[in-house]
Amino acid sequence: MRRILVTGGAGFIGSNFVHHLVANTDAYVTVLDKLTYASSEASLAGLPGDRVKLVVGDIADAAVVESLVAESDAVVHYAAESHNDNSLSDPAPFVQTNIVGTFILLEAVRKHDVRFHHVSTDEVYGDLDLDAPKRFTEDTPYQPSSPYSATKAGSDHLVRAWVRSFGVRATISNCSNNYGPWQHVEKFIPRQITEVIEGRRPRVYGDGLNVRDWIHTEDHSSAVWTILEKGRIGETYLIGADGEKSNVDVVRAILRHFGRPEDDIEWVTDRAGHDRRYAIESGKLRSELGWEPKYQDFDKGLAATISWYQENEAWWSPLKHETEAKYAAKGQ
Ligand code: NAD
Ligand code: TDX
Repeated sequence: MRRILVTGGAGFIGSNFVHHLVANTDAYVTVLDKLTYASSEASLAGLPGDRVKLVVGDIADAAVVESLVAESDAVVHYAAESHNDNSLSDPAPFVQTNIVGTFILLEAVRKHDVRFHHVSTDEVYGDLDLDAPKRFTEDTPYQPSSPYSATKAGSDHLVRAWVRSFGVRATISNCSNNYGPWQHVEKFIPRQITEVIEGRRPRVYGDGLNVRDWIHTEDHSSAVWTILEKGRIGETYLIGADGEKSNVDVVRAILRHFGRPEDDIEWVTDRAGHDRRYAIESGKLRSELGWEPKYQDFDKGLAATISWYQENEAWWSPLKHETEAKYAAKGQ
């Protein structure tokens, strides 16, 4: 697998994977990215030009996709509309990119018999009660709540059908919430860090007791590479690092880091259909493929992420105003 096509490779998680490939493998990487508002070419700066090439294009454009897939040994598919709140305001691009775009990619890998890895989310399983003893496993029934998670669920179903009906050589991973550098300021952790840096209060939805299962994006990348190399065709692997935290606990940790009072919080309108809790049981990936996360100290990972946002204000500051204007219009 020397020639790897990474869709969405200029986004938060995809760009981390491109860095991971360059640092840990001898692969040649082509990034196919539409460069939407969520992307950042800067996240790919400094990578060797003879190993990494960026093609600006749409995964729903069959001609572009086919020509790139034809010259690849594997496709790792990250490109998506990724933000739940945006999917509630305007679901159309989510259906187009997440479902139609995945369909176009599947048709191309079918035609050229190219290995495919589909990057998905734990949100396809819906949510868990706060006090439920169980976590999501590969056998949990699909029950997506938002337009975003419904389109990711739809794309997962397409991949399984293309494996079974057409023999496409694909694997799927469903990962929990990622954090780390280069995440857009619309998302929870970067939004709260940058609110505090700009002297405002963090903004928490509802009662703040919703739980997310945090994983560092570098651990997500190492897991995807492990699955691409060693995963069994047709299988799904859940990726998680035992990082369950309530939203209010994450915000208190950020406030503590900045020496601000822990109750200095702005409680804002809840998200419609807001999932209560996500939690991943990643035993299959660990026991079958031998993967382990490296970033298990969340406080340390959060501190490094806060430092990164402090040092990279020039990157996020131009994105911040427009993002906050959209939230303000919704009372969030
Ligand atoms: P992101 O929004 O930061 O990046 C998405 C990238 O895809 C951007 O660079 C964007 O320009 C590109 N893109 C969007 N539409 C495109 C199109 N039609 N054609 C080509 N490129 C297009 O997203 P992210 O947080 O990095 O998530 C990446 C993937 O990982 C997504 O598939 C998401 O569902 C999945 N995932 C994310 C998380 C998380 O916590 N963020 C967790 C689990 C799974
Ligand atoms: O300002 C906020 N205040 C707040 O309380 C924001 C932006 C979010 N929240 C809450 C909502 C969620 O309970 O924080 C939690 C995390 O929110 P997001 O960062 O929007 O993530 P989430 O909706 O959990 O989805 C993320 O993880 C799964 C990614 O955005 C998805 O792409 C991924 O599939």
